[in-house]
Amino acid sequence: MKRMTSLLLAVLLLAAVIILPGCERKVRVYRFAEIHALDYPTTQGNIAFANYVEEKTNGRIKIEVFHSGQLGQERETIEMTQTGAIAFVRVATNPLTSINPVMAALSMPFLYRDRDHMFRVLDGEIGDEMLESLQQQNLLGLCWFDAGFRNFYNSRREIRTPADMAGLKIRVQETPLMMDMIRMLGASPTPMSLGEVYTSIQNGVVDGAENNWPSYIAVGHFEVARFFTVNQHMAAPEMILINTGVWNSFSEDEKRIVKEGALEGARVQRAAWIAAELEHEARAREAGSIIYEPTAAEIKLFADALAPIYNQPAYAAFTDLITRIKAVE
Ligand code: BDP
Repeated sequence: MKRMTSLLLAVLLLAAVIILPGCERKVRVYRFAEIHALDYPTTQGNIAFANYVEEKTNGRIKIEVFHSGQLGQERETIEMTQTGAIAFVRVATNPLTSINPVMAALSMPFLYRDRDHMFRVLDGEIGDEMLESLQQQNLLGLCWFDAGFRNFYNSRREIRTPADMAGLKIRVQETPLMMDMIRMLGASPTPMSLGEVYTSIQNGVVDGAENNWPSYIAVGHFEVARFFTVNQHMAAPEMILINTGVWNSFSEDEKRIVKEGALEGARVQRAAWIAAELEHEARAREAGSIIYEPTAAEIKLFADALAPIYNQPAYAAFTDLITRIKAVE
């Protein structure tokens, strides 16, 4: 009789858990792809996001951040997130232009007045529109990360003006925008993933590349390309993306928590980024990089050389969006 009572109680308890509305769903574990190392600001932002979501869902949603390119480089991890093989990926906007060209509008040369202007755009209605603009490709943006501004560096010579770039072979991200920009500056673009750049510079396949301070140091390019020009030709904002199938599997409450967690991750990443830029610039100077800071007149030479890109048909298509971006106070 006693055994029957215990069995009956166990069945009732199990039924209660399954039937009670809002009952605790089973633990779901998702993978998150990141190409940067554990201590890089984007990875810190990703982990802050994952920790927030796990805590607020009482462990029901666990997100495992695979840093240092464990799951692949950006292009393939974007594709894996589109298929659902990976649930989350952190990427720069440029690699996304191959699946949604409008993303290039956010990385046009000399587009933003400064970082504050960039984030008033990204944290406003334009940024929201862009986060939502990839859903046809099974991707939904959750938040914007800071990737600062990008600068040229190379192994051959000091670049002071566009004329100094003539004939240089420059690695670019795999997007037509970057290839068009490098050609307009009189250099020759070579698209490849970030993971291939170090050896390509080392072996002379390319002479240099362009990136922000943290990446220049974090992926070791300062060791093979000592000439660094702080010309800040563009910003390439970055974002956390989720597979839309995973997103749609969440309850409304879980979606709220995931969105809140993404904003917490962005808060952590942006704070870490400011510190990382200062730290990595100092490390570049200590390591002996030959750093040239162009005058305002020389920066204008870069801006003037790249201005015609706005009229090229592929980018003239974004004129209205670019006008809206520039109009943001
Ligand atoms: C870095 C970005 C990374 C890009 C890389 C690149 O953080 O997402 O893959 O630039 O140039 O700044 O490919």
